[in-house]
Amino acid sequence: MEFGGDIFQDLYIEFMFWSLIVGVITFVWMIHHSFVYRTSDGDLSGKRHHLRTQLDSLRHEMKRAGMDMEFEIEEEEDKRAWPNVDNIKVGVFPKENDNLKLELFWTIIPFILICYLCWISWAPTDAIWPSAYELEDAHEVGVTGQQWFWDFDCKGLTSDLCDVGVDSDTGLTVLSLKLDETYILNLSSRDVLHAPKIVQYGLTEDAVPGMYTTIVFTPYETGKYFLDCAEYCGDDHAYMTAIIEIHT
Ligand SMILES: [Cu+2]
Repeated sequence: MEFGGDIFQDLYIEFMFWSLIVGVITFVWMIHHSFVYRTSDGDLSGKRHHLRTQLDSLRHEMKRAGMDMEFEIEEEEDKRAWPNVDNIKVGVFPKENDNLKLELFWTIIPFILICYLCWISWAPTDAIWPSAYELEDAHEVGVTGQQWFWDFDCKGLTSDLCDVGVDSDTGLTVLSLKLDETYILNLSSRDVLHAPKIVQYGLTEDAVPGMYTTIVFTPYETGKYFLDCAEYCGDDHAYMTAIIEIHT
């Protein structure tokens, strides 16, 4: 298992993959356009010449067809200015250069990609907080906070799966749980807000009076771990500690 877990590793790889795709498309597109649509003074005179020749032949054709119309090319007045090849005017969108299909394409496709990336980014949320009711083979254990100690209720589980005792070294309450079993810790409080925190496992959740909240806990390493209170609850909040012991 990589740092951060498989889910985050998979997300990282997927995000890198799409970043590369988008990056390659964007830069190839930009570099291609930089060369293909490059203009220079030479191009400008070439274009003028081309346009004049076309106009001349058009005049000729119209004269032959008996149509009487006159038109001229508007010459740029200031030859010293940069040539305005595309005839772009300040404040006027060059609608003739518009391409609705392209606009829709590069609006809709990235939008779909963003929606997709948002969707897969929710995967860790789902994994961290699975619905306790969807878990099979999970054992329910009651954890109740009170100023300033923790009460555990094994709810009829065998002592191999769940046991409550006292730690001989520290005198703290010990909750013994089994390795690789999944537990639903049902949290509540008898007085004020508390928040059991299994420090080394990085798990915490509020214990709220009159309400049940849950921590889903699957111990994957044996040992003794502190269960602290992570919500300030009065004078002895700092000493509201128990031990969770994981055995095989
Ligand atoms: Cu507290």
